[in-house]
Amino acid sequence: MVQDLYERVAIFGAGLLMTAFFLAIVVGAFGLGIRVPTCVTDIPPFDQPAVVEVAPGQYVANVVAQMWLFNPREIRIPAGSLVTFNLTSKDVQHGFKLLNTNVNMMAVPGVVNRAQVRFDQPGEYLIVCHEYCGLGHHAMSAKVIVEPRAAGDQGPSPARAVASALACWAR
Ligand SMILES: [Cu+2]
Repeated sequence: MVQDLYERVAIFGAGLLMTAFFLAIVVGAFGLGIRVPTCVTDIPPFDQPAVVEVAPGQYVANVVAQMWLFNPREIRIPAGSLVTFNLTSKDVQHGFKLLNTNVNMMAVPGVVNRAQVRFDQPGEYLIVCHEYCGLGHHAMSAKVIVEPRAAGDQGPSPARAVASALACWAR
């Protein structure tokens, strides 16, 4: 088989270029420690979704929605608490409707949505997915359990709660 000189030059050049690109990837990954962007749910705080008390009577709930559950499934707080929900999704788009409050958000992969609620009345507040997300969508729920305070425990004062809420939003 006879190859034209220009054809051989082109093949050699293409091989050289591919080798250079491959070496650039290897040097970037192992030599310079460059990492490609990852999923929001693979990094803190969403790698371990939880409810954290950040100040007296003030909580942050980092919630991850995925097929077909919310993590954490149960959020337990005392009455009078101010809760900031940070919400994202691990897979597809989900809904996050917190019944008997005005919280109505979407859980979107790669995005963090935030809402804040003060729970004054003890009881159970159901969280439902209201965006169709597949076979188990109808069973996708979680709940906020607001426990009554002990007699004489007034909880955080409203003025202090507002101040800490403003500080939280400013962050
Ligand atoms: Cu759903």
